Amino acid sequence: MEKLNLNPEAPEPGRVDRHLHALDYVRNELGNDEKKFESIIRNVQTLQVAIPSWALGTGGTRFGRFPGGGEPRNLEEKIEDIALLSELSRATQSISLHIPWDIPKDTTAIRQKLGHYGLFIDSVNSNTFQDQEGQLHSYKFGSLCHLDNDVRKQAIAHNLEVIEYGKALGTSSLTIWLSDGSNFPGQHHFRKVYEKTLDSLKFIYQALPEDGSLLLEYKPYEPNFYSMVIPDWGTSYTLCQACGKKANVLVDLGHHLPNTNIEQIVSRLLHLGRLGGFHFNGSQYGDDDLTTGVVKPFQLFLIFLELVFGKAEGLDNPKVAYMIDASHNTKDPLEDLLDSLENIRTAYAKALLVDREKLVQAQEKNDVVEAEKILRNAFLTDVRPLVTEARIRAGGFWDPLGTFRGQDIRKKLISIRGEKSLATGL
Ligand code: RM4
Ligand code: MN
Ligand code: MN
Repeated sequence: MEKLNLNPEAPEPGRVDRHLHALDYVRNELGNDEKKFESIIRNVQTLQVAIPSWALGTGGTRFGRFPGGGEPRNLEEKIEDIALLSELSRATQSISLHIPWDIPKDTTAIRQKLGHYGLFIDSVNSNTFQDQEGQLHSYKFGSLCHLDNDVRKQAIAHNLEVIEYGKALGTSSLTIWLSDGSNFPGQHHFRKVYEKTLDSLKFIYQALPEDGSLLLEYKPYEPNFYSMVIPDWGTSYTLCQACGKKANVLVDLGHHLPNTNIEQIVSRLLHLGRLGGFHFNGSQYGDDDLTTGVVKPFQLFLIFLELVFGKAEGLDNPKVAYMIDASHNTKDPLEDLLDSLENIRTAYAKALLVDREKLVQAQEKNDVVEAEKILRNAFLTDVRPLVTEARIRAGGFWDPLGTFRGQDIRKKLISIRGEKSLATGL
C-alpha cells in the first residue's frame, strides 16, 4: 500500500490576502524587526515533533474503547498515516515505536518505506508494563524493580532486544517508562526497589551504542496507586545521574499531579544538563488524554519559554527530543494530532516573541508588574499567521485540518482498511 494521495489545496478566495494582512500585524508587533520576524519563522519550521506508533488508533480507558474505523492495521500503515500528517503540517518527520506493539518484521523494508517519505525512527520504547503471550515471568509485581532475579533478567533482556531493533532501524535512542510500583502500604521496600531498578538500568545503559541515549520517564500514579518506583523528576534524575551522561530525564506533561509547576521542573533539568525530552499531551486532572495546549496553553508557553531562554543563555544540554504522547479517546486520532502539532508550534512561536533582555531587566528591578506584562503581551499576541507562514513556506497546507476533512481522508482510509480495523496500542 502507498499512502493516500492528497489533492492540491485551493485556498478559499481572499485567504491569501487575509493572511498577508494578518502577517503584517505580527510584523508590526515586532516593531518591524525583519530579522527577528524571519528568525521566528525559521525556528518554528525547525520544531519537528515525533508521533508515537501507538497514538494512531483510537485510545481507550479501562471502561471501553470507541474505535472510529480506518485505523492502521500494521506498522506500514502507521508510517503512511504519519507521512500524511507530515505532508499536511510539515511539523513532524519521525515516529516512535513501542516494542512489542510494533515489531518490524523486515527492518530493511521499513527503512526503505521511511526513507521514501522522508521520515525516520525517533526512539524505540520498551514495554514491561504488560505481559506478552508465552512470556515466562509475569510483570504483575514489577519488572526492572523486581526482587526476583529471573523477572528482572527477563525485563532487562527485553530492553536489550529493543535497543537492537532500534539499531536495525537507525535509531540509538531508547525510551523507558516503568509502571513498577505498589498499590498497598507495606507492599514495597522503597529503598530496595529503587536499588534494583538502578542496577537494571545500569545494565541496560551499558548496552547502548556509543552515540546512544536513554530517556527515562516518571509518573506519580497509575497503574499503581499507592507508590510508583519512579514517581517524579527527582527520582528519574538521580537514576540518570548514576547511569551516566547518555541517560536523561523525559518530561511527559501528563505525568504530574494537578497544578505542578512543570515549567520550573523544565528549568531545573535544563540547568542540570539532564533534560532529555518531552512527551506532549494535555490534561485537566492527570495523565494524557487531552489535546496538547488546549486546557493549559499558558503553561505550554511558559515551558517553551524555558527552552528558548535556556538556549539563549547557553545551557549545555543534550538534543531535546519532542514527541506527542496522547491517547485519542474522543477525537479522530489524526485530527487530534494535527491540532496538537499546531498548538505546540503556536506556544513555541509565542515564547520566541518574548524580549528576554527586557524581562531580565524587570526581574532585576523587582518590577513584578512589568515582568508579568512582558509575558502576557507575548502570550496574547496572535501568532497563528506566523505558524501558517512557516508551514506554507515549507510546502505544507494552508489548512491541514480543513483539508483532512474536505478531502474525506478518514472515509477513504475506512474504505481501504475497513470499519473494524484496530491499531495496536492501549
Ligand atoms: C505511559 C507513558 C509512556 C507510554 C505509555 C503507553 O503512560 O507515557 O510514554 O509509552 O504510556
Ligand atoms: Mn509518555
Ligand atoms: Mn503517559
